Amino acid sequence: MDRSASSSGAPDALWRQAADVLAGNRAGSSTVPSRTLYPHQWSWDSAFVAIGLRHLSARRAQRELETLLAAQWADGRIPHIVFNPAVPHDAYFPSPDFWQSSRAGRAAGAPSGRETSGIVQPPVHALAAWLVHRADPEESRRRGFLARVRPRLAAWHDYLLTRRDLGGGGLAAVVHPWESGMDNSPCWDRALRRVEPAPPGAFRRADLHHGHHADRPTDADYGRYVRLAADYREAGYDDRAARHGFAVEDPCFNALLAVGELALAAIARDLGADGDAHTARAERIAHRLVVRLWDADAGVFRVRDLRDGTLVDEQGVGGLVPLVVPRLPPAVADRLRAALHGPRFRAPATRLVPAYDLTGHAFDAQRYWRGPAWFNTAWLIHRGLLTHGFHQEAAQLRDGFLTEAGRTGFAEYVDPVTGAGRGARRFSWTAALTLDLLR
Ligand code: 9YW
Repeated sequence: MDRSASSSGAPDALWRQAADVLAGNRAGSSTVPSRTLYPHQWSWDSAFVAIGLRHLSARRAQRELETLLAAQWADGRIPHIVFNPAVPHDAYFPSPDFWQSSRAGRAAGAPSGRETSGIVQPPVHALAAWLVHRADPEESRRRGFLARVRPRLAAWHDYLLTRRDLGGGGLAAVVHPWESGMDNSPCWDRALRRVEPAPPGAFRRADLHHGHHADRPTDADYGRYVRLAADYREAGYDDRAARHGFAVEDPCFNALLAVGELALAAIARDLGADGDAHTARAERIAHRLVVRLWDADAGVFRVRDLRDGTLVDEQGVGGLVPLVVPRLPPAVADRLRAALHGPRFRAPATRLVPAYDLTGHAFDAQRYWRGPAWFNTAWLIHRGLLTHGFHQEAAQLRDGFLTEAGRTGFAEYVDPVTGAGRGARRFSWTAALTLDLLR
């Protein structure tokens, strides 16, 4: 095991601390993102957790993904939250009483035995499953891991590429800012302005009991989040019946779908099946990403607002994440690399990548996805830099990641200007991805 390259000066200590965070956040067969803020199982968090956990226990990493996939809906969607029935309903908002998955989601095939949310999160799961398998192929084969998860992962991607191709352009749309995983990014502001917020008295936030006001989305944001989710619920979470008040094509989400299709191709081949259909789908998504979301003038990917068909005039970290797609045209990869060095995304205090343009009008160094640097996006961009052979930048980003993760006690996010840790501490994906980068 090579942990010698960590810049923290104490890689073994960092390893032990990260492992301790994951042990502390374990809840049965899955892991909560944070003991305080997020006491249930979150979809893309679990995928990142599995990617780190595989270095501690391949079996536990498999169970992490299997537990999430067990809550999959019959239409193929993987819900963004799987609720722990032992946690009181007022510990997190929106709670199961709000989503009402087992009642309202019946038409879409929500499971009857578990309470879940009705929306989704970025599809990192197939990549996670493949990486988990590779960590210990023998244990994986013994448990029949790939054979069991493959049909579920394929159904998940099918859902996204059929029911969610709302723009008809071969990409999946997200219908709620929470689905992007980057809740209050300024990239959603314009589309959200069309949404009538739910009145403040109609809901009670739980996040402010544990998080600072200045670090969290505003009440006005929450009013709109509640309205969109309630409208979707009232339509039975049926994408054919729902009139989505918000529908956008997000480059990060679709880049992960392309990478996930490549992982499904590898999974199919490992099981002795033909992976070509998945490879072809990955190529098609990568091509559609460039056709529909690449902005050659700006040199970054942008979000497409499906209500008016325009590209949103904001630059977020999601526009750089497509670097993780291997089949990207080399000229596009070069421009993304240049953007990482430019004034909008180069954060000297942390060497991480801010969630939003440092020079943008809506930049806020503390507030969640409106400026802070996050560790999961840094990990994805690190993977992208390696994929395209940009080894020096990858090494720098890895160094920045490990330094900040250790210094901040595995913070949820970091102020990119001052380097101060923000949000929750002992955050699971920060710890898990630390393990992965140390390995
Ligand atoms: C919330 C759990 C989730 C992440 C999202 C992040 C946040 C939930 O926390 O959303 O209450 O706002 O934006 O990416 O999965 O860590």
